[in-house]
Amino acid sequence: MAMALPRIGLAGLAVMGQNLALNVAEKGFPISVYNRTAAKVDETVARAAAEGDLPLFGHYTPQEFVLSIARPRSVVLLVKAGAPVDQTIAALAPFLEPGDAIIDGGNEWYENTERRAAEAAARGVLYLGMGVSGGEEGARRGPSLMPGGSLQAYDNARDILAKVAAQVDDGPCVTFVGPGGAGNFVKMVHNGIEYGDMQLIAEAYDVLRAVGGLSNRELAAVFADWNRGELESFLVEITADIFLVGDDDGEAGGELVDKVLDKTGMKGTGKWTVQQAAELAVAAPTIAASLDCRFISGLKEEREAAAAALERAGIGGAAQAAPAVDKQQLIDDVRQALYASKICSYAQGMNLLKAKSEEKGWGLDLGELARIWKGGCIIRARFLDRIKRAYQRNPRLANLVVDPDFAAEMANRQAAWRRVVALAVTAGITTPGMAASLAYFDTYRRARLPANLVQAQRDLFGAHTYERVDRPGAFHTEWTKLARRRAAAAPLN
Ligand code: 2AM
Repeated sequence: MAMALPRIGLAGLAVMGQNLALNVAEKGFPISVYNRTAAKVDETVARAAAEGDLPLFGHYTPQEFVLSIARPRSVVLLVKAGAPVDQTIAALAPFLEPGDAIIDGGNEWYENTERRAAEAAARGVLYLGMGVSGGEEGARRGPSLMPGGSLQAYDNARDILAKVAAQVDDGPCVTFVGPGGAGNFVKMVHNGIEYGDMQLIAEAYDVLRAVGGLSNRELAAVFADWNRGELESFLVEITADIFLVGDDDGEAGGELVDKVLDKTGMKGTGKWTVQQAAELAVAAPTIAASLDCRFISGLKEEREAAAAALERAGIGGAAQAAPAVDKQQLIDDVRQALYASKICSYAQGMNLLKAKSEEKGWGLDLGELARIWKGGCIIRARFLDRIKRAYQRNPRLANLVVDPDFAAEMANRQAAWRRVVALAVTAGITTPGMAASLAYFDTYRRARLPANLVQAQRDLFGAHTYERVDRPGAFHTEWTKLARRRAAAAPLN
């Protein structure tokens, strides 16, 4: 039987590329694959045979690879972001023809995608920057896909992407995100939100362990229980599993989590998110706190020295003044604090997307983005459905926390949330993410802030002028002169 030529190819067969290619083949779409180093082509072909004789075809030169695909071609790239993408495109470009499409599935900086799309367009080649989330397992079983760029390129591969993506109750976890680098940008913010989620979970763990005295087994039970309620999510689920794993190599046994060095790595998307938030003047304190914590976590030796130096100065270890707490009450409070903090973190991420969409004219549909994050990706969670519905109710929602449903949830949880943050502050346990979320909430919901005083200071020393609450216009006052005159007329003491 003559097999039709594949419509799609994939270049870059590291972990993500191999698994995504196998996923495509398993969904019934023949696929050509290529990798700079031949061994990975052989490896992928062997896996395709072993995992059910999947229609996957290995190629060893860029020419042979491109020509094996039927026009119009969809060529997915999963190579390291940055220069390797340019080099791979340069290798394939001589064989691509007008109407073909390049789909970069890496964690690429969105402006690189926009530059490459313009270069490709000059040759009639279409371009998509496609965020792919879900790690190894997601790529193989069904990731969340965030393609942006050429709508024609998306339409060419639409049926394939819809089958390859994770499937949830309201459809496949893929949508055409928007033009230009929108797909990469959305993936970047997804990762920033992911940083926030992970930090908030780590803080919940820290409070329960250091103040509540919970054992790893108790923590496993608590997180498993939370995963059956409003916090149901991939990250809460895997956290419960982590606490259960024993340390087989250790001398004294115990759980492996206690032997993992407290240093968090990173690859840059969280940093980009915070940089973009600053560029767009969007407050993202929870995501920024999670990034700062990764930075400080890297200073392990400095922290150990600081702990010793400050202990000598009389500042005891963590949980120094932890008041006695009721364990059940603490667990329940921390669950609520985690949920409320998470809502604020998502509000920040969504508002960053909204600001960028307005700046670039991308027309991002925030409810639809929440929908495609419901499955496949690392931040997949039950409550993303609530976010989707909030934006469906009001596409122009100023902030998630003022959606009537979320506002009610915040109101129900704020007492527990404040108790947890206050307890942590008293005990000297850091909850930077929860505290940042709470400060964000309290700052945002106050109709009047002390910003009047800051503006008065600016006018005093820099004649920056100020506005008044009671009449329009820009005003300047000789604050110092007037203050001296008043003080002379009526001394303060
Ligand atoms: P390799 O197996 O030949 O190293 C992740 O590193 C993936 O990106 C791998 O498939 C790797 O190919 C590929 N990659 C990294 N740099 C590359 C480059 N400059 N050109 C082509 N592929 C590259």
